[in-house]
Amino acid sequence: MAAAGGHVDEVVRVVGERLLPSGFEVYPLKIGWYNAVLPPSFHLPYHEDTLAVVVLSAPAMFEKLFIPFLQRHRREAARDPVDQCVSDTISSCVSQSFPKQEVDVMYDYEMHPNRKPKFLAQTAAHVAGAAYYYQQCDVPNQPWGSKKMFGVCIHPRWGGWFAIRALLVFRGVESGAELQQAPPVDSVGSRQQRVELLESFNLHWQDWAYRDIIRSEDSYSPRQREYFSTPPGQRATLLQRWG
Ligand code: B12
Repeated sequence: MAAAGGHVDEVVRVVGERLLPSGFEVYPLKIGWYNAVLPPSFHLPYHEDTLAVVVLSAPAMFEKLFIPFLQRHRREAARDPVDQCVSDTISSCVSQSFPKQEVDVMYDYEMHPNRKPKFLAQTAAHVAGAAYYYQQCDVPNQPWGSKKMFGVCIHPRWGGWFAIRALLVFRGVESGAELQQAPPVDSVGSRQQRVELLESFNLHWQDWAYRDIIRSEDSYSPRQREYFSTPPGQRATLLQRWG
């Protein structure tokens, strides 16, 4: 079904209305933008004009959504409570706001049986204009020889203090010229800063210095830092302590 521009805008508006108050951000994209930068093995099998929305969590998600979620689900043991909280929120947004629309939801942590991620979160964030994906190839005359350096997205407002959570694909909703691709903000402009960013993300990501590569408007609260710096196996004990 080719949708009128109004329908595309309406979908994006409704997703935003549901998710923004919980500390998420949403960015529309066309599947064709994503597939255009990837080899066929990573393509998503939809028409190139199909509407998708990439969902990020800003620093405020933890206090706005996750802490209240923990209070509601105090005695239930969730596999990963943050993932559970995000997937509950997104799936109820989809089922309540789009009951008649087929929406395929892919989460950042979901893998195919061959261990390939269901979607490449950083590529989706970049092509949607949400956060610039700095890769090894973005550093001229790169100094690492044949060593593989993983890339990292930097958001113009949150620096590295955010996560890419999900991709929602609105099957059959096709967008025409009304959805125009906007490049992401390039806030780590110099070669030296990009070298520092990739080294920080690859060689000592545990100290989180990569997240502060630019000055951010907000970052994780002390409680959120404590949570994410606790190994996953010990987080349940921490949550009990928070009561
Ligand atoms: Co991790 N991880 N990870 N991770 N990880 C993710 C990358 C993600 C996005 C998760 C999230 O936000 N929810 C974040 C990064 C956020 C950000 O960028 N700001 C993340 C994080 C934060 C971490 C950690 C810091 C731990 C943590 O706090 N969670 C550490 C960092 C350690 C490190 O990298 N040194 C961490 C560790 C790992 C391990 C376990 C090591 C693995 C392997 C890392 C890796 O491959 N990057 C890991 C994985 C597997 C992932 C995961 C699930 C998939 C990444 C992947 O396999 N990519 C993602 C979530 C997701 O995407 N679903 C999180 C496949 C490779 C082949 O993709 O390198 O981008 P690629 O290559 C493609 C692009 O180059 C593209 O084509 C290539 C494919 O052919 N391409 C493009 C080609 N040309 C062009 C041109 C343009 C313009 C574009 C846009 C793309």
